[in-house]
Amino acid sequence: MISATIPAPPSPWTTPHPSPPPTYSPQLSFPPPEDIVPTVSRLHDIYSSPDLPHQTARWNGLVARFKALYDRPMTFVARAPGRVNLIGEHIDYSWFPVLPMATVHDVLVAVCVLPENDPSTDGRIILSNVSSSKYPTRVFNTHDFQDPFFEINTTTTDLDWSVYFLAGLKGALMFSKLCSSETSPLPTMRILVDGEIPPRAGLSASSALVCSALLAVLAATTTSAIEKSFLVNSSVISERVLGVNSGGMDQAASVFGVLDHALLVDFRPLVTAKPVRVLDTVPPLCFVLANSLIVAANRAETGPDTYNVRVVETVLAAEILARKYGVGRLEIRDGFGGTLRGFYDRVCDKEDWTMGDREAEERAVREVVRRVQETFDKDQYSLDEVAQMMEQKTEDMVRKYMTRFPIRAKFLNLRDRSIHVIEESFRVKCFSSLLASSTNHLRTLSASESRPYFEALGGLMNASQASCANLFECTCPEIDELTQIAQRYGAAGSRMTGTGWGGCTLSLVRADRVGDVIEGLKKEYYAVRYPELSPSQLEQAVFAIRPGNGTVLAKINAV
Ligand code: NG1
Repeated sequence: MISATIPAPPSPWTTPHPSPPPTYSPQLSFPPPEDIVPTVSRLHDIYSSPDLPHQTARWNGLVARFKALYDRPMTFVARAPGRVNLIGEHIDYSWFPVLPMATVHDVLVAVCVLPENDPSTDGRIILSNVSSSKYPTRVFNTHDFQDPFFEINTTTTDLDWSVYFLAGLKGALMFSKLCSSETSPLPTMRILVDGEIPPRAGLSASSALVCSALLAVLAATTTSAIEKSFLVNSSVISERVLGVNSGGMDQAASVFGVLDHALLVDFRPLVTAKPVRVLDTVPPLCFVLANSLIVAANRAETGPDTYNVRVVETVLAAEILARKYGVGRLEIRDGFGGTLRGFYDRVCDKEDWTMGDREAEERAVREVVRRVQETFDKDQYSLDEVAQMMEQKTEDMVRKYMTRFPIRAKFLNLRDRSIHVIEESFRVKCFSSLLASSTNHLRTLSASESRPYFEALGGLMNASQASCANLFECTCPEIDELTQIAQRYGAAGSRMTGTGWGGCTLSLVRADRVGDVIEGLKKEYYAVRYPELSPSQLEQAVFAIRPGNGTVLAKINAV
């Protein structure tokens, strides 16, 4: 079984850009023994009934296409879904729990491993995609991967699609060797990828490809069962090679996904995901996803102005707050720096604030926010000013925090980013406990009785959206507009989801209002901004969505 704690990888592994060797802290998990990536043999084990007709046709197409392309059947499929975050935006890298769900949309990596004695065994990996005009075929030689620290070219801003596969392959070679003695050398493989997650929409298409590639290579090189936590942790680290200082939410949602459940994902002390059922209300609670069609922030091009800056702002804020309030040295996340969760927990301990009920937690949140405001009295600090607060030379601070994952910012906002993170973490707690309460009693409530419950959930989503827009500044006008339209047409709440600066919104809608909300969005957003969209493009841009199952290995020859 591949299960051991992942040892500290040597520095080339985690260092996509020149920087001092990271002091990687091996805080990865010891998962429970039942935590195994399932191997399934029927599509019913992956998808729910409404999705089966489409998925059956799709998988049949994949089986036939594979055979036509490679003149042999595929032997297995590594399947990883995308994710939609219900609430808890940009707080995973501060180690606060988040509440995502896996999507039905997924990436399938279909594989045939050629045995040693097969006449076609040529030491090559042929990687094709069903959308071959967009994602052209790539051919690799297995001997180029004998050293798991092989280089992946990430210097271009427009990364080739295959680098996500290579990141997963690299992770599989690296971590399976470190953790299992039962691995075999990388075999000759034929691979066909079929992805249905819209790219660059903040739905974690790239994480799903890294994760499914990693799983596919593990499955090809070891017979051991693969633990879910191992897959999450190794996928997170694998993606870092592409310059992504990822928090881990996407990979956890993809791997741990459970049909009809959101996942309360925590990162400390271990990565865990507690399923929370979401569809038990009367009328049922539904989600509508709307793609702004504005490209969400991505690490290679815009990350240095967006995501990477936010990571640094929150880390530096945590370090400065910890120093000011004398809570001791914070635990370091992934060799990078302290976290706001670390600061928050330490302050609560130090002050001996009793927790356990909502009022007590709210008081703690308010007090921590007050301290943030007391510490950072303005919203913009120059790098020199931040370095002064860090009691470091500017160049040392820049080298330590701003080179491994590059940033271009000249000013940092430590105050508003921290307030967003602290308050958003509290919204996650409130939202998940409201959801959990639905399982207990909401099925017995009438529509009017369940109304305050919808309003409470929706209110939390709206507050999250306002905070993302005003404090974390990770939305854009199109996203803000989509959320407002959704509310006007009956959504209880609406917010951006994912990395932001574009991408998608998620709206919480009672089942009986889903049609109104979708029609409203089509009329007021898409017809105005994108009148050229065809009906099928519109169906792909705005639709109702349910939580789907997580990552699986599928051994399905005929569907
Ligand atoms: P997406 O939307 O997949 O780029 C990113 C991060 C998450 C999380 C969210 C914001 C990666 C791979 N994913 O998500 O970990 O921080 O932004 O909540 O970096």
